[in-house]
Amino acid sequence: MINKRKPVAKAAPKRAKARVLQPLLQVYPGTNFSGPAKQFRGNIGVQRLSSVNLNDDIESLRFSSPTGSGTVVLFENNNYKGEYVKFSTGSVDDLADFNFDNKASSLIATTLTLSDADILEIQQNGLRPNFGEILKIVLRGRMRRAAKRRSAKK
Ligand SMILES: [Ca+2]
Repeated sequence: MINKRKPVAKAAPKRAKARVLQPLLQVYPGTNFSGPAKQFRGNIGVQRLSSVNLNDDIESLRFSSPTGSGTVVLFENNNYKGEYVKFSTGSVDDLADFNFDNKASSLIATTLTLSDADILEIQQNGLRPNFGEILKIVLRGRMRRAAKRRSAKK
């Protein structure tokens, strides 16, 4: 006999938890990860490390990202200005190796892989406390540069 009843709807599948792809940056005032660590989680920009008592006071760092890739950029001055050094995931036991010990005054940490052109874009626009806005600047810059490349080919 044909069963005409509609199959009973199964319980709604459990919503997959939104994957939160947050990098984790730990910075230390001493070499070899010594001194009280400060943690920064998420895609972030810290315009003034003085706001967390770390101005010119970072000597080592650890950076991990759930995607396995990402970028940390340390800037010499507030507001992402001045010289900078960038790192991918991993650890740096002594920033003196990069001539950047006790020098950083602002920083960015993100799961994005930032190119020097992206960082230049941030430096020129700067002054954004909110990472979403930094992201927009980076993506807008990438599109503009891509358009320029396309028109150069014509
Ligand atoms: Ca500085």
